Amino acid sequence: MTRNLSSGLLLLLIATTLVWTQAGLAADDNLLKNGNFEKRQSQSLPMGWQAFSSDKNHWYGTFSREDASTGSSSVSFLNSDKKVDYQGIFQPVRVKPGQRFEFSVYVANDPDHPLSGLSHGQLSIEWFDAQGKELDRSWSQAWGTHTSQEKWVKYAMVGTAPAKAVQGNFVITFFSGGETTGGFVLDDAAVIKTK
Ligand SMILES: [Ca+2]
Repeated sequence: MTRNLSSGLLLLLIATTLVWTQAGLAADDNLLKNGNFEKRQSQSLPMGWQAFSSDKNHWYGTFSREDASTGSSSVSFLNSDKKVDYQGIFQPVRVKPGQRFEFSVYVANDPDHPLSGLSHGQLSIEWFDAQGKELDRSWSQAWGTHTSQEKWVKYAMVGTAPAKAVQGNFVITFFSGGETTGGFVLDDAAVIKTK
């Protein structure tokens, strides 16, 4: 699957920010480690990322050979037969109040096991103070059953670190809510400082 963005899909949904341009990121600009998911920490977890879920933080995702750019690996978010309400991965980034960040990923519906029912994925940023208390949380537009199986689509959001924030957790969550099996593949996650 190649990255071939189309502006004909997924329009008109309420978005924090939805950007249709291809990412022209220099590697140094991306504050996330291993955003292209080419390096593995275990059989299923990409290096540099932490996993969580409603099932004792067990991670049911795995890797896919579908790739959004030039690598050979992406992350496959799967809803197994188990009743997992949500699961995901995240990375913490050091921030200062007032700094603005764009958080983006490329997503495609899993052609073999497409999303079903109300299952959906979403980006979020959780802001924490120096004591580890969550100050605020903001969300991107969701992707779901309408998401293309043919093309990679970029989802992006912009967030501004609130007063007292020292850390932002950049989170990708799959809400499956006990729905039937299905999932999506995701690649090229990036967090960049923006104006
Ligand atoms: Ca990749």
